[in-house]
Amino acid sequence: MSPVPAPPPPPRRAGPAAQPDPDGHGTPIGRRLVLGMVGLGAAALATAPYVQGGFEAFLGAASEKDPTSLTGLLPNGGGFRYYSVAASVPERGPENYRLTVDGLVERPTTYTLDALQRLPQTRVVRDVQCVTGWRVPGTSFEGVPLARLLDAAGVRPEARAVRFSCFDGTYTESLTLPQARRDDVMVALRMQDEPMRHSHGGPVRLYVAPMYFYKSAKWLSGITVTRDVEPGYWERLGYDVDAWVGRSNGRDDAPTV
Ligand SMILES: Nc1nc2c(c(=O)[nH]1)N[C@H]1C(S)=C(S)[C@@H](COP(=O)(O)O)O[C@H]1N2
Ligand SMILES: [Mo]
Repeated sequence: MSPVPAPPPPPRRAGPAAQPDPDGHGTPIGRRLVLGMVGLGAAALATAPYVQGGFEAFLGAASEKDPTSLTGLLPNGGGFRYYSVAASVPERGPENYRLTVDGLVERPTTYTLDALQRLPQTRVVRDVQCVTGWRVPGTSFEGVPLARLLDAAGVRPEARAVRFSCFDGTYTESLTLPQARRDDVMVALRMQDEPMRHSHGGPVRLYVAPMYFYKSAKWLSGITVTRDVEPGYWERLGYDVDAWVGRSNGRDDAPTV
C-alpha cells in the first residue's frame, strides 16, 4: 500500500532562499549535495528532509510514492538543471516524432517534425526561471506559436483550456485558452540557437515564457483541447496552475508582469 502523498513544500516567501540566484547556478540545495543525493539513489532522495529545499526534497517524496518517478536531477549545462519525473525517456527524431492536436477541435491533426519546421517560426528571448530558484538569463527559444496550431485545428466554442502530454509517458501540463494563445507561448523546436536537445525535452517541448519553467513540458507529444483546465503533474501535487513568474506559489514580492 503506497503512502499518502506528501504535502507540497510550503509556499516560497520573499527572503534569501526565495530569491532567484543571479548567476543561475546556485539552488537552495548545493550542486554537490544534489549530486550526492543522486549518487545515493532514490532512497536517499526520498528521505531528504524538506528543510533542505522544497522542490528537490519533494521530488524525492514523489519518487517514493511512485517508483517509476524521478531519477534524473542533474546539471544540464549552462546553468540549467535536468529534470525528468520519468526514469528514462527514449529519444525521438525526425523519423518517429509526432505531435497530435486533438480534443475539442474541428480538425484533429498530427504533425511530423518536418511539418512543424516548415511552419512560420517565432523567437522569444527571456530569463528561464525554475520555481526552486535557479534562473538562466536571456535564453532564446524558437518554434511555432501555439495559437497557430490551435487555429489550424479549429477550437470548438465550448473549449476553455488545453492539456499537454509528453512521450515520457508521465508528465502533463495545462493552460487556459487565453494563456495558450499568448504570443510568448510556443511549441519550441530550438533553444539557444540550436535544435532542442533531448535532455532539454527535444525534439519539441512546450515553452511558456511568462510562467515558471515547470509549465514548459518537455518531450511534447500531445495537445488536447479541453472544456476545463486539467491540472498538470506538479499542479496535482500542490503547485500553482497559473504559474506566473513572481506571482505564484507565495511569491508576492516581485513586480506585477
Ligand atoms: N516532461 C517533463 N517536462 C518537464 C519536467 C519533467 O520532469 N518532465 N520538469 C519541468 C521542470 S520543474 C523544469 S525546471 C524544466 C527543466 O527543463 P530542463 O531539463 O531543460 O532544464 O522542465 C519542466 N518540464
Ligand atoms: Mo522546475
